Amino acid sequence: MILYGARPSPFVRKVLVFAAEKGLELDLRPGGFGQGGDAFARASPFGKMPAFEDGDFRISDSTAIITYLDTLHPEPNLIPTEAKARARTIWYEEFADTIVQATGMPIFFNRMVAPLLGVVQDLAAADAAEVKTLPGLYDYLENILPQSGFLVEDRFTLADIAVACPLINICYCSAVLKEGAGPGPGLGCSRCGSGRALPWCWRPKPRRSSAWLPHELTHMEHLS
Ligand SMILES: N[C@@H](CCC(=O)N[C@@H](CS)C(=O)NCC(=O)O)C(=O)O
Repeated sequence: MILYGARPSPFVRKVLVFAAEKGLELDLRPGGFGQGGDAFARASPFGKMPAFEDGDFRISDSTAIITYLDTLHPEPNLIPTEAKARARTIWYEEFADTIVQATGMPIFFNRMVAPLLGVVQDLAAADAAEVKTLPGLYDYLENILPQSGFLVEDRFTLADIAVACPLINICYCSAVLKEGAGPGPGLGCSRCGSGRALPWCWRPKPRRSSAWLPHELTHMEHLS
């Protein structure tokens, strides 16, 4: 199974982590931002990463890819089957994909990606997202995060993967949490501090997917 994209994309990372937790190996190949050629274009009609290929089956969009993988490989369960927990999991994925990512994208893109691509940085847009919108997202998460540290069913699910993925990108290039301007201690990845955190960012026993967690910035070179 081939996944087209680049690891710094939260959507690509979400699929890689989900697959790794299922014990599945995906062959990650360049795709998007001018890379990937015809094979990528066939799988992603609008040029967005990630795209996916399994034999003659091609699909794009992280949620669609995850749905495919989960249907073929239901265990270990990462998308709860109980109605309310399942709905909440889908909500957190949607929240991550549309709300967290919409805030994180101008921060991450303008501070980190634009220089690599040789594109003009809009640092004012990054600053505005960080100051005006980001604290509200951290407030929301800090308030709803159960004591277990897991978003749904007090266990590791797609909800945790989905929400953590765009937060990682923000943590790379936002000092809000470090400076204490956020809602409270520690929500976010281990780079950002202590306290409550989305669990797989800090859990002492590495998960199967830990190989995909970008602890250092070196992987950014894959974008250039
Ligand atoms: N809803 C899509 C979003 C994919 C997406 O927006 N990917 C970005 C990279 S993070 C992209 O490919 N942007 C390039 C473009 O829009 O041309 C998903 O979940 O996969």
